[in-house]
Amino acid sequence: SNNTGMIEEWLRKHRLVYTGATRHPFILSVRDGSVDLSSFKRWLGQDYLFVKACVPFVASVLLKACKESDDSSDMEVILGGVASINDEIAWFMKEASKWGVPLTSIVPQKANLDYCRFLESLTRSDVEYTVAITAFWAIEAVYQESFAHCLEDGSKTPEELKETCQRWGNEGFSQYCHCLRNIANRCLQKATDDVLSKAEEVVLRVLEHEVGFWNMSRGES
Ligand code: HMH
Repeated sequence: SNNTGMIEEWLRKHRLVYTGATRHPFILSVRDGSVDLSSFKRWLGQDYLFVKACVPFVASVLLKACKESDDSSDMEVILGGVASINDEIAWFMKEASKWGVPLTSIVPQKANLDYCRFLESLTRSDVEYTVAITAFWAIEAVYQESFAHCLEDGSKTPEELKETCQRWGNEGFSQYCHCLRNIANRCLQKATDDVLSKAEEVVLRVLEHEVGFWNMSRGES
């Protein structure tokens, strides 16, 4: 719908960084079927902890939308995000038991702790709504683009991993990410140069953290 927004401009400008996060070797290994199941299980356990740590962040974005947004439909989209996190947590518990991953004994790895600390810093009240919603879009978009890639024609994703890919690769999640992108673009259009540069920096940091997260899943940190 909007191909001339700030987000699209940044995606062009930082294409390689974005591709590094959305076409990571871990994701490519899921897509070509060569994925090591111990890596998948490591990712599953770590992401369960990450998603739980996302709750206060998403709640803070919701709070900022209530206070700072001039469009009441933002709240519906973000509430949809809260609902989707709720579903994700339940799904992780089911999936973990299916794979024999004991969720109560998972130790968060450094990349995960770093990412969670970064999210926590974004919950502060002096972080603008525009910056926070842009970060939220980036976080969700990386998973959407990554897992959708594993479901495209020609992918050889193992049958037992398809449900995971569907979780973030489905059409509804794609629509939701588009809504977040539209909200971010609308906010960015009205933002000061100072807020714009903070938001761009936050996108780059999200992408870096996402790469670190995938690396951790491969047991590299
Ligand atoms: C690390 N990034 C990470 N985990 C997730 N579940 C998402 C993004 C999408 O919610």
